[in-house]
Amino acid sequence: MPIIDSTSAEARGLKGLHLYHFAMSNCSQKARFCLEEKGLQWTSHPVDLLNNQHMTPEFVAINPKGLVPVLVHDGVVVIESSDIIDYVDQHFPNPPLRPSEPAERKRMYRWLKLWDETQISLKTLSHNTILRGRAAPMRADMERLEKLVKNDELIEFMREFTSADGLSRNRIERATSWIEQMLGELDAHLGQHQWLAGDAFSLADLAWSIDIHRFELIKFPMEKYRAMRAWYRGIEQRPGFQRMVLDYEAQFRKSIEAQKSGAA
Ligand SMILES: N[C@@H](CCC(=O)N[C@@H](CS)C(=O)NCC(=O)O)C(=O)O
Repeated sequence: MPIIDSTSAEARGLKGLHLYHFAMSNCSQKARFCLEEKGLQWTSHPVDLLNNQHMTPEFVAINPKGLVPVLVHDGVVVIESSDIIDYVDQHFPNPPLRPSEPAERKRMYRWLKLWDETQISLKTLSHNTILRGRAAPMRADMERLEKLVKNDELIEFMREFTSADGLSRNRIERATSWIEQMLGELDAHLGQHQWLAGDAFSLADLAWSIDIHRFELIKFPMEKYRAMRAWYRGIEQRPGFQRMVLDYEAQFRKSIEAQKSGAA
């Protein structure tokens, strides 16, 4: 569970629950959805990734990897979205978002691990589609990223993304085939079971529904995964998903439109 020794006195001094997050980031959506499912009060610290607000000395002091989300709970700093939702579920057990039966719990963690392993593929395809516009502002800030952030994977990815040729064909093909494999596994499981682990909605369903939402956004072909789509449609109706994913996205789009018309 990555609880980190943040050097940020500001973060260490925070009381209650605080989330550093970005409206459109799938990892942030996962953390927000979890907090909402628990009915918890939390303080929002928006970090606009499109304007590189995560590349500031203040934010890097909180998370040296330069990534959102970051949860701070009474001064305890937790990074990595799967660890954040696990932390939240352990510290605020009601309603429970994990099965009590050990084999089912193990299955939930397996799905979370697969979710973590899928992040680079999701990021690849997102940057190759809806986030293409990020290349130019990022290119101008590469030196700052390399100086500030302790995250070789992010730096390597951003170097390739901002290069003249963009993300390589090989990287995109690997990402596509990984996601197809994951969707196939999800669909096969959900053809036989109502939920990913145990007999109720759990952290595994919460996490994966967020990625399915992203795959829809980037128009990844998913017609053939019928059981998976039916499961996703059910989760999409949950009030927490509506508020913490869809409403946030709508609000964010509105603010972008407002900025554009203000600049015009
Ligand atoms: N494994 C991390 C990944 C976090 C991550 O990649 N966050 C993205 C947003 S979803 C980010 O902050 N990216 C910064 C960037 O792209 O420069 C987690 O699950 O929290």
